Order: sequence, then C-alpha cells, then structure tokens
Amino acid sequence: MLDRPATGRSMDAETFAAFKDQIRRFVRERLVPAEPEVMELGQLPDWVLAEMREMGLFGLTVPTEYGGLGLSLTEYIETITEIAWAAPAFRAVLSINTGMICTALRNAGTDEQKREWLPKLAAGAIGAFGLTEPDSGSDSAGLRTRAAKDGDHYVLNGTKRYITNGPIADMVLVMARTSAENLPKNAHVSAFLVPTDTPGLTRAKPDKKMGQVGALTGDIVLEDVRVPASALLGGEEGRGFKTAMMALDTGRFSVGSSAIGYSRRILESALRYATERKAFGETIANFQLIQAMLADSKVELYAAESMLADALRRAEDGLPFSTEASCVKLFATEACGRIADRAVQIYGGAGYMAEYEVERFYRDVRVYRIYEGTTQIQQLVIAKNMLREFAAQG
Ligand code: COS
Repeated sequence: MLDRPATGRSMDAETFAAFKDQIRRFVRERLVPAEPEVMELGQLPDWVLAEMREMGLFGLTVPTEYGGLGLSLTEYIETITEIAWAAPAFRAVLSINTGMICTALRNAGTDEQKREWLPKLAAGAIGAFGLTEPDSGSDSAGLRTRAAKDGDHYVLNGTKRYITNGPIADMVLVMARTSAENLPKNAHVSAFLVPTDTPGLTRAKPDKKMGQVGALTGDIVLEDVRVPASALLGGEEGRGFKTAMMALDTGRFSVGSSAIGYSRRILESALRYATERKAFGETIANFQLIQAMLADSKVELYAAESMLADALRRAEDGLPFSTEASCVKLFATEACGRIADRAVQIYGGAGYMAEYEVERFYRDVRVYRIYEGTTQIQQLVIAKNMLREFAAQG
C-alpha cells in the first residue's frame, strides 16, 4: 500500500514538455473558445467531455497498468496548472477523479477495488468525493452519514452537500460513520465506494452559485443504500478520515495550482487591457499607479509559483507535505483573489460589466479560498503541524 501519491517522474523531461505543450494548445484552442457555450448551457457540452476523455485527462494519475497516464504528483499538478488557464469547470470535472478518488484508491484501496475502479475512472467515469454534509464542512469528523453493518452488507443513510460532480457522478466515495460514538483519531469514519445507480441514492439538481458556471455541485442523498462489504475502502473500518485527509492534501495542491493557472490568465487579461485602453491621451499601462497593481500581481503570482515548486520538490523527495500543501493552498488562493480584484480595478467601469471577462474571473476565484478547506482550516493545519514538530524537538 502506498503511503502517498506517486512521486518521481513518470516520463523524461522532454516527453513531458511535449505533453504539456499539447495540453496548453488544447486549453487555448478548444477549452477557452468553449467557455461561452459552457456559460450558456450551465454545464460542459458533451463534445468537450468526449475530447477530454479521448485525451486521457480523466486518468491523468491512474497508473498505466489500469489504463491511465500514470503521471507523478508533480506532473499532475503541472498539468492541472495548464488546464486551470481555462474556466474552472474544466478542471473541476476531472480533478475529483484524478486527485481525490485516485489518491484514495491508491493509498487505501484493495487490489480488487483498484482493479474494479481505476480502469473505469481512467476511461472517464465521473467520480465525486462525499465528505461535506449539511451540518459538517470544516468539522469533517462530525459527519452524520451512517453506515450500519448488516450481514455482509452496509446500509448507508445521510446527505452529502455541495458535492462537486454530484449531479453527474457515476460513483461517489462516501465518508460515513461506522460507529455512533466519536472515536480517537476519528476512527469512527470509514469510506465506501458507491456507484450512483445503487437503489436509494439520489443525485440532486445542481446548486446555483456565485461563479464557476459549469462546475456542477449538488446534494447526494442516501436512503437505505445497501452496498456489499467489498465496497468498504481498504476492507477495514475506521480508515476513512485519514484517507480523506490524505486525498485533501493532494486536492489542496490541485486547488492551489488552479489558482495559479487562473491568476496567469487574469494577469494576462489585465496586461492586455492596460495596453489597449487609453485615458488622458495615452494607454493606461503608462501610468505608474496601474503599473504598481500589475507589479504587485506579478510578485504574488511568482511567490505562489515558487512555493508550489518547492512544496512539490519536497513531495518528490518523499518528505511529508501536508503543511506545505496547506501553505500553497492558502497563499495561492488568497493571492488569486487579490490578483482578480486588481484586474477588475485596472479594467475600471468595464471590470464591473458582465460583457468583459474579468467580472467572471472575479466571481469564479472567490471559492478557491473556501473549498477543499477554507483559508482558516489551512491556518489550523499549518499551526497544528508546526506545534507538533516543535514539541517533538523537545
Ligand atoms: N495525512 C494523513 N493522516 C492524517 C492527516 C493527513 N494530512 N490529517 C489527519 N490525519 C489522521 C491522523 O491519523 C490523525 O491522527 P494523529 O494526528 O494523531 O496522527 C487523525 O487523522 C486525526 O487528525 P486530526 O487530529 O488533525 O483531526 P481533527 O479532527 O482535529 O481535524 C481538521 C481537524 C480541521 C484539520 C480537519 O477536520 C480538516 O482538515 N477539516 C477540513 C476538511 C475540509 O477541507 N473540508 C472541505 C471540503 S472537503 S471536499
């Protein structure tokens, strides 16, 4: 059983550079032009999903023996950074498979579970990560969804909320309590691999949101959902919390790198506008107060990129990276919020108009600071790890 997602490069640097180049072209030539269609439909068009499947994007991190591309963590995150240049909906649909579910299966799944699920996910079956509930978000261990043992089955009851891909998922990794009492180390939490066509499981309609149009989220309701004991991830109760936290570590890199990818796009948009727009007889890029905003955004973007690169090096070296993943998530998403805010300011009145893209960017990025652990949760994780290490030093 792997302790962490795959590290070490899966291909030589030249091959990976060519792969990244192909992704970059796909993003600019296919995904960005598809954005108006996504906004109009409120979801990804089928042709986009088909092309993403065709390119193997749903199996980026699935090992090659299960039909995926077998990217290492660094390669995966670099790929996500490229995809995140386009509207967040494109990353959202595949990152649950490639980040959360695949990490959970690799870290905790039995061989049989890997054989069953990884090829399906690599082929484009859509996964959802069922942790959050109406009464537990940041307090993950306080979840109420119950998995009651019944012979060689479990019966699941509960509601999962704001679940990315919820309305379209083919399978969901459900975190549920296998003990009514809270146990030390949150060992009351177990994880289950549940196909969404299991009787009793309902996928609700997509939520209406501030931004990120096309990235579908919604409730998943479980009413007496019977699954065989073989659906218990790893075949052992009590490992769900740790599995979820480890998946979230990868997820936090993914959200941090998405914020970086989108920040690059936003800054480019601000640069373009500043060099085209004229005021007082010259382009506004000539004004030092505009330059100051552009420079501040560049500094913050560069700092986020550098932090991500350093944290990934740690992970590649096999060192623990929970603290660093939280640092990246916190800094990159907060910086992205400021970069989007400055972009709106540079656009001026136009920045407030839906006709211009920065209004959408501004709304889209707000949730980066919230999902996969709020900024405040990242602070808690960072401080907790730091204090623990300090205490261990005596
Ligand atoms: N990697 C591996 N194991 C981990 C881990 C990680 N990153 N984090 C926790 N664990 C395991 C450990 O076994 C740990 O026990 P030890 O600390 O003794 O080794 C155990 O889980 C309990 O961890 P912890 O004491 O940190 O649990 P808490 O209940 O105190 O967790 C926070 C508190 C707030 C940090 C946690 O609930 C959390 O991250 N919440 C946010 C969840 C979230 O991001 N939700 C958003 C949406 S999810 S898509």
